[in-house]
Amino acid sequence: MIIIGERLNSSRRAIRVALDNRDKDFLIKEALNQAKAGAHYLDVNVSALAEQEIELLRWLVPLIQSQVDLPLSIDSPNPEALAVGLAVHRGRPFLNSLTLEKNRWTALIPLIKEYKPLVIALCLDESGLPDSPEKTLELAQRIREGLEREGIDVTSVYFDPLVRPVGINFKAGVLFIQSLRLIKLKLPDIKTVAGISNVSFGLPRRSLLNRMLLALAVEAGLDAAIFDPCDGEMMATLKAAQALAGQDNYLKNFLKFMREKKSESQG
Ligand code: THG
Repeated sequence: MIIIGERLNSSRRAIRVALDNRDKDFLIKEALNQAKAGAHYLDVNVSALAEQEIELLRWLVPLIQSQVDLPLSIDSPNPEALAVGLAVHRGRPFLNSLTLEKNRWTALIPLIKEYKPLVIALCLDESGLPDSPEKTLELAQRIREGLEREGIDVTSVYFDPLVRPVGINFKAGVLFIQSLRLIKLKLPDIKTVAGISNVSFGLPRRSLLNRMLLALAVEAGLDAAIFDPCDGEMMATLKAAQALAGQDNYLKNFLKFMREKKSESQG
């Protein structure tokens, strides 16, 4: 499972303040803490500061990479911002995200061909968010066909069925899990990713809801997840879920994680 740390996101007030103040120490600390906690990629989203987004990405991407040896996930709805993020990134980032929306598709395909990033593709088109697993699958199939037409290697693309807040639609959790299962069943060679914390927006006990969804998604075969790795219960849940889902030979990773936790708390 690829872990993409979510904390460098301008939807978080502390990050907005740090970006406004160009607070290097705070932002580097957020990056280092996520790396230490076990993130493989760091999602970087400054899109809440729309007018400054491009300038901020040009500053932030090299700043983080100068201090933390991890590739980033450049997260923006704006193709121009994604172009700048890719241009200043070293190594192979995630481009987050491609969709079937005409303008976005047309602008991003040449960038994907030029930089060959890993790609997150949202199951989304002009008509908006899919409201059934079948519709989500159909969108995934259309994305795959489009990528194949363009000669883009589908194995570097992670399909995102889109996690929505369960506080807004009480079926959102099961819609996501069933969509994930259907994609894995019908398109077994395709990789998947999801933003787990979306599920709990506006609700109490967010971490509890996030980790229960993560456990369900692990069993359903999710390949990569965007969440807060500094939430220790999230990481413990990930290891436990992988152990119970038969994804951890001889429970090697589970036991190693728990041993390391113990020595941390003793040391
Ligand atoms: N799929 C893909 N990318 C994504 C998402 C996705 N990127 C963004 C998001 N979803 C995943 N990242 C976050 C980051 C923060 C929060 C949720 C998801 C979050 N923020 C608090 C809030 O907005 O209420 C911040 C509160 C605060 O600290 O001020 O919950 O699904 N491909």
